[in-house]
Amino acid sequence: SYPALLSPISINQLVLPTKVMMGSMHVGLEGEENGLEKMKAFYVRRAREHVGLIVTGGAAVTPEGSGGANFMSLYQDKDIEQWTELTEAVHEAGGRIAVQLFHAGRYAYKALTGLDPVSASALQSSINPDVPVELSEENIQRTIQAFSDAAVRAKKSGFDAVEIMGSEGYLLNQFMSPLTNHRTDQWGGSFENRLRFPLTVAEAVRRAVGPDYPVIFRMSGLDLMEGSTTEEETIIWAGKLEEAGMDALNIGIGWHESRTPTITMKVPRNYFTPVAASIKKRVTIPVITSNRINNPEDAEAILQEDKADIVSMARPFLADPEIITKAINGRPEEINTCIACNQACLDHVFENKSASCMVNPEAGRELTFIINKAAAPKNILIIGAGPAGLEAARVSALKGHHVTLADEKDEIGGQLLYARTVPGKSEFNETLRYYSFQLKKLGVSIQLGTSISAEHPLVQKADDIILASGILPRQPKIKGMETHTVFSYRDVFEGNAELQGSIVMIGGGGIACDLALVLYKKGYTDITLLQRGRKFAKGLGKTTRWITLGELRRSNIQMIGEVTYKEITPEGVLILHEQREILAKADTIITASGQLPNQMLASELMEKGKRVHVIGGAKHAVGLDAKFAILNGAETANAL
Ligand code: MDE
Ligand code: SF4
Repeated sequence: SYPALLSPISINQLVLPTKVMMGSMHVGLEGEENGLEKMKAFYVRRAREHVGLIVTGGAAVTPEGSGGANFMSLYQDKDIEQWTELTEAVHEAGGRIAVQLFHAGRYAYKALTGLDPVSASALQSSINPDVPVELSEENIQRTIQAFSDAAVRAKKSGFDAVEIMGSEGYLLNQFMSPLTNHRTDQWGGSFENRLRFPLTVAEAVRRAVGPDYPVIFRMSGLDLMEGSTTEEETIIWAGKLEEAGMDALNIGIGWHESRTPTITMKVPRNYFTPVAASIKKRVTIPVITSNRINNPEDAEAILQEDKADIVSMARPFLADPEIITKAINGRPEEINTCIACNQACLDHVFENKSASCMVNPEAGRELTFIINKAAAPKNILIIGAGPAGLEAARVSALKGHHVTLADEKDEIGGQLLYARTVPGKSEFNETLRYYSFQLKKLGVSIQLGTSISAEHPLVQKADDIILASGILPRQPKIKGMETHTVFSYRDVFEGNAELQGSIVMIGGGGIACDLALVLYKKGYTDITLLQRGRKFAKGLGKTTRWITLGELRRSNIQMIGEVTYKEITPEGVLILHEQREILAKADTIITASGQLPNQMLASELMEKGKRVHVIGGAKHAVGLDAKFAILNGAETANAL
């Protein structure tokens, strides 16, 4: 049971029935056709599920501070109309919703807003091609006014609270930090002067909405930027925010341009909660903690240990809108856990696509992806228990079909079984736990250690066959391959390769990079990655690729791109690189050079007169792209 998590708490006059906040996430539905309806459906789905308070994605208070056209805004009176529809829908569903007042400052992209970004000083960020314009005195006043006007519009729209975005390196943070604020007027210089802008914003918002309206301030607990705000300053700042009439402090972690990972899988769970805990000691108002908290047990422990008053989870509500309901009903093993991969959420946002979730393709598709019972139940055979097959089995069973899932291996998971062995990727175990539990509960017959041929009796019985047999590693053709022992990445992950000495890998994509890290951890220190292209780990998403590359560099793993393979010899791999012939010495050679779809069975099954649906890697061999596999499995099964 979760006595602390499931008991109420107040933020000013607002009573939250549970101590769970669904943290702010930009989902990007607002820019789509029928966007408001999609947003309503997205939030209503979650509002029904015992969330204490939902916070929306950032709503821009000025056009130049916006994330772009697909982002929420609150800088015009006409915004009130649509947000009123949204808040009414959430209230009808029994939920509470706050809006985040957002100004990106120098993180706003001119390409997306059409306007020059602004900041405390004209100092460019490392993650933005645009140099911001220094705000004039007049524009500072205008921006403060914009925050308070937006707060009034929020109140008029029926939002239950506002959250002022003052962390993650956005505008308010840019004024606070000596790194980004080089002003010499009253808005810069001393710590007190640097606080003036965010503090004035907080006071102006409080004045505009009156004393009884809940105002949360999201402050940076830790910038993770060398030479930025200090720990002592952060604690003083928290106290000043309380004095300024803020009702709760939500503790943000890390600027977006920080070189320290803050929310990916490789960040240990609950890692940053001590930051909130130290701020909590200084103030009496509720303190909210976030980042990599993905299950109710941990949330309960944080509250019991008095490290925070409210726990914010954001992506976990994409992965499973019912996370808290399942905890309440004593079914935590049924939770579809957010594994912090970012693949379908934050990576989408950076590609200007709306967010969904890798492990839950229904997220963000509440109006378009609806699982209905099939008119007549069928016998469905699914071949292959990788992510595509697992999700196809789950959805087929939900539709009421009789489902058999077969795999020649003794374990479900397919390539997820490899992924979970990569350092820092053990969260994949949660996805396996989820599917294993759900499929049992839904009565799917799981036949492991079962190799299916066209003659198999299960084939005979099936009305529809979903072929999710995955991929085969592609073997490159290089002269002299027979002179050296060459393993595929699969051989290595399966434990079927005897490795020794210096290792050369042919391939530098996501799988090769991950495998190199696995081998490094096992004690192999002489590893070289070779590839024809220039960009290593190309398939990885924007928000995680840089982390993997950093790890490779720190592990002294050599990466040589733009090579031409000349020959494999008993000594190693002879390559041409920058017009020079080089011998990459190898005791062991491993190939990780792409995949081919494993769909040999398809035509044989069709010859037997069966309806065959090829999905996942068997259809489109894209390596460890579980996102495609799961979505494809879900959609294919839902159409049957
Ligand atoms: P790139 O082309 O992959 O790399 C270029 C160089 O930059 C380095 N790099 C980084 N260094 C430090 N920290 C990073 N996060 C980072 N990303 C890349 C690379 O290593 C490379 O260096 P080199 O190898 O050449 O030396 O990347 P890019 O510069 O085009 O873009 C990078 C990103 C903007 C994608 C980026 O930095 C991203 O990875 N940041 C991740 C931040 C993060 O994970 N934050 C955690 C919380 S996320 C959150 O709270 C909400 C996010 C959604 C908001 S929407 C707000 C409203 O709701 C999105 C708006 C954010 C604007 C920045
Ligand atoms: Fe979590 Fe990955 Fe889903 Fe994003 S895509 S919500 S990080 S599991």
